[in-house]
Amino acid sequence: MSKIKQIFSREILNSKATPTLETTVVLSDGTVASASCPSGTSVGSYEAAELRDNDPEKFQGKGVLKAVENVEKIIAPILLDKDATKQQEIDNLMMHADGTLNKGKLGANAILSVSMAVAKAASISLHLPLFMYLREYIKNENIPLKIPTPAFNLINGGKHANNNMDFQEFLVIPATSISYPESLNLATSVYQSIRKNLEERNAISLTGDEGGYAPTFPTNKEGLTFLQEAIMETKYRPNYDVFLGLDCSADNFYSSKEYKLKDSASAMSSEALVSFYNELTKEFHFIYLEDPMSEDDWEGWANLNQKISHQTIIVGDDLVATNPYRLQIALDRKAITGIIIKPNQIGTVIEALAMVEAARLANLKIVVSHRSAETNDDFIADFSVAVSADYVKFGAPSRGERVAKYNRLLLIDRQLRGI
Ligand code: 2PG
Ligand code: MG
Repeated sequence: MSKIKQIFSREILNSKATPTLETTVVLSDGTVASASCPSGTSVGSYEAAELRDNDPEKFQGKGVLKAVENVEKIIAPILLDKDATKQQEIDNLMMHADGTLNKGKLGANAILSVSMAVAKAASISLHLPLFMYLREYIKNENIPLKIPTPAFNLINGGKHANNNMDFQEFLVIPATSISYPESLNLATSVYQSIRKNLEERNAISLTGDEGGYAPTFPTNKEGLTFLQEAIMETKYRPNYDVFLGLDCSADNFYSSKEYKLKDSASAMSSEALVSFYNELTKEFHFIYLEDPMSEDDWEGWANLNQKISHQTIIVGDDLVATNPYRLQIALDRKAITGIIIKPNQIGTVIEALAMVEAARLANLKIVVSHRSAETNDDFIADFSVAVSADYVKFGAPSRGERVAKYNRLLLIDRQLRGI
């Protein structure tokens, strides 16, 4: 049995110049493992709460020293001498010590950093790759181990870029028949083609938070046309080898029960937006639409789902926020056919795994996702394989914190193929 002997934590920076925690767990057999937490920019209201210091003198109030202290002074003594391979018990103890519904007392960032570090330490101690270790916690013997299909975010907008695009992520998704290494070739081909086309137009070719380009277009639709043209200049065939999708992150263009998009002179009602998505889906053959409606516009979600879910997956991110109560409502309301799983929206590894199981029972497509503010931690890559996710979203194939995850999947792909 590998007992937890020591837990310490420190404040480090994430990819958006904001602090986060890196927590290290030491086991009785000498194993040492560390994990760090990501953070969102377009954060759903139903997510677990990060604990921040609110000291305006330091990191614009975003420091995490209180969370660090909670790890070392409150969580560490509780977990001392506990068996690291009992993830359920470890996570339960932390949830109990926090005692709130949103982990606001100790901080979801504090709790998750420990939860992930313990899982990593246990896997090392048992000489198992992390994805194999995590897989033991999920009852999915019949689902084959595979690398999920990546949805590459090649054009950034919304809160992730300082351009004028309302939609947050313009996603390029390889056909599931394309091997994972080949899908990286596809993504980088389209990525370079976008850059070339922007440069030829003397347009801005700077990038956004997730490494995708952040150009300016008069409308979102023109952004989609531009992306389609960039794909057509590669050897990959649109709607055969490669498909388009969107993370609209609709809360960012929703207010007073209306949606304001560049594509229309006046604000759109929920119904008008559903018709607009219907038209766009016919034209661009989306296979993936994430957060197309606001997180509280349940009628809009149900309406959209009824109209276009035969053509595209309708994915809830901010809508569900990896939260079992929100999932139940989304199922009752027939709002979604897919779900985003982000461990930091719920705050423990065990709860994130349980969400996958609940979603799979409801026949939802599973999409495991990073956050816009990341570290080089690649836990999420192993997690996605462990749960046999259908898709992953790790951003563009660019920037260290994004490629850390894609490169980890490359290694797992080789292991799965016995190379
Ligand atoms: C999303 C995520 C990740 P954020 O909306 O899916 O891409 O963004 O981390 O800012 O919530
Ligand atoms: Mg999203």
